[in-house]
Amino acid sequence: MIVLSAEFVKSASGPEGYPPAGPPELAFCGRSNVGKSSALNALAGRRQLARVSRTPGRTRLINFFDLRVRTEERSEHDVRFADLPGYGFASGPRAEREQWKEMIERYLSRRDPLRALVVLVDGQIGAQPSDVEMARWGESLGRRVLVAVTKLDKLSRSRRGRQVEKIQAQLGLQPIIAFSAREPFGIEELWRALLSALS
Ligand SMILES: Nc1nc2c(ncn2[C@@H]2O[C@H](COP(=O)(O)OP(=O)(O)O)[C@@H](O)[C@H]2O)c(=O)[nH]1
Ligand SMILES: [Mg+2]
Repeated sequence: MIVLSAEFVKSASGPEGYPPAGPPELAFCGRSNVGKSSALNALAGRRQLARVSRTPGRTRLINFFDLRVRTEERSEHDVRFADLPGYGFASGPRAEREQWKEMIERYLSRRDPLRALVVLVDGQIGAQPSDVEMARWGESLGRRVLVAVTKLDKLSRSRRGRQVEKIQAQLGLQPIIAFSAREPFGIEELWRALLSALS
């Protein structure tokens, strides 16, 4: 996959702030620190795409990025990534959790160009109850859910396959992409799964 362009569009907390409907969208979510920014940067082939949004406050907003890619078959595709704020601050203030939930639910349930939700799971620690909950919630809101297992470079090669199988069994979802932003591997596979979710 060749990434022809990748740029930050804007941040928003609700529909009035979303960019006008444009390219088909893919939403990315996962627990804080799962490696979401790293995964987005690896997909974009840019070191700091996701860092553009790291100005204070924006990690609690939905960040939109527009990308244009060319496949090996030379077809070109426009896609918009929606980087959702991380979960896993379940111990945080109740009001904050409620706000987060409302923001995500509004986006997932009503955003017309949205084609799929990508749930990132930390390959080193495995699927947490919050990951299972997130995936189920996405499905219950009528969304297609893909899973990307990150940080697999932290496991020995012999453990990687077993860990991915275990996570697959926990989440009961297909496809599940084995991934590392560090080594790196799985980026082409993830791109292919993403593009096939667009159609
Ligand atoms: N070993 C390894 N570390 C990773 C990988 N992806 C992210 N990290 C590290 O995990 C930490 C959190 O990554 P970040 O992308 O900021 O996570 P986010 O909070 O989900 O956006 C950072 O220290 C990254 O360097 C990976 O694939 N392999
Ligand atoms: Mg991040």
